[in-house]
Amino acid sequence: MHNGKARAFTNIALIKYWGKKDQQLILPMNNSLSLTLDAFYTETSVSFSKKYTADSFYLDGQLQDEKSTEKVRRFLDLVREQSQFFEYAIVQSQNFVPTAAGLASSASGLAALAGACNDALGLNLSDKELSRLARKGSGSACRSIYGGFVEWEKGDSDQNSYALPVPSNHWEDELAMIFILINDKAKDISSRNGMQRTVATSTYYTDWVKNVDIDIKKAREAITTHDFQALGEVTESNCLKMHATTLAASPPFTYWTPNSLKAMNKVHTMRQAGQDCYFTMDAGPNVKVLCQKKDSQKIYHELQKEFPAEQLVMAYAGKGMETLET
Ligand code: 2P0
Repeated sequence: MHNGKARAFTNIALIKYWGKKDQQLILPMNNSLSLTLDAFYTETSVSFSKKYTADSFYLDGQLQDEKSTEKVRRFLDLVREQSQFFEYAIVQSQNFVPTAAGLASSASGLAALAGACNDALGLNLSDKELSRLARKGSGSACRSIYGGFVEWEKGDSDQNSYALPVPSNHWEDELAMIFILINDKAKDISSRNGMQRTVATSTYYTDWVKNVDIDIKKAREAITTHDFQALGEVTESNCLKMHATTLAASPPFTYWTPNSLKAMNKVHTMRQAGQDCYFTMDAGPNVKVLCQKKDSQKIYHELQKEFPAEQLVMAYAGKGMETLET
């Protein structure tokens, strides 16, 4: 029996990963840049044993069906191939997210699984190698190997597509992100399918790819100079550009719902009233509000005028993936 356990926190992209040039290896079309957060995380343990005749996956104590196990099984196949260690495994994951969140986080999930496999099989992978491995489970997971600001260098092969921390002199500790959990039933298009359709059909997609390098540069510069307004502006604008590509896809789609718009409008209203806050959204209806820690309580209370406390989660910068005692 070979056992390992790890914890990884989720990350939210300020500059988004949207589109793959290689589906199998998960090589992205563009660099992305994220902030790892402390509010949502996954703890995963894995046991490989000769006794097992198949892989099984338990999420929050529940044995998962074929479909939900597929991503995990494919990842275990990669690990077996890489390590030349051919035993089946039991994977047990616990997601620490508020129940209303609807934030099934493949970023924290696959990063924790990569860490647990590294631990169980004594692979001694470096952070860069772990990031490459996690990437092949789920693209955004490669960024959750590190805490704070992280950039995923797109690369053009399995070897050179991985994430690295962005030096910030601990500026992330002065920031906060408030999650507005929107419970509207959105059209259910996974990010994987959504980005595939966008790359294949969206007339705006080439512009997205052209622009994203400029946004990455702006974000890096804002992080270096600790310029919150510049970071907020590029975060919000990059999010809007990503979501615009989905509207120009065929058939068109959007992750926005009426309450997402209400949240985005609230952020604009607060900004007009002098509050320093900016939004971002991913492949779902939730809205995340980027602000500075010093303003976070005030902004949280302002948001509470529109959204009940159960729908609001305050997050601060989180740590990178860590191995835990089994
Ligand atoms: C991101 N998203 O940068 C972007 C923005 C969603 C919108 O990474 O297919 O679950 O497993 O590589 O990582 C979500 O995509 O997709 C995502 P796969 P993943 O955070």
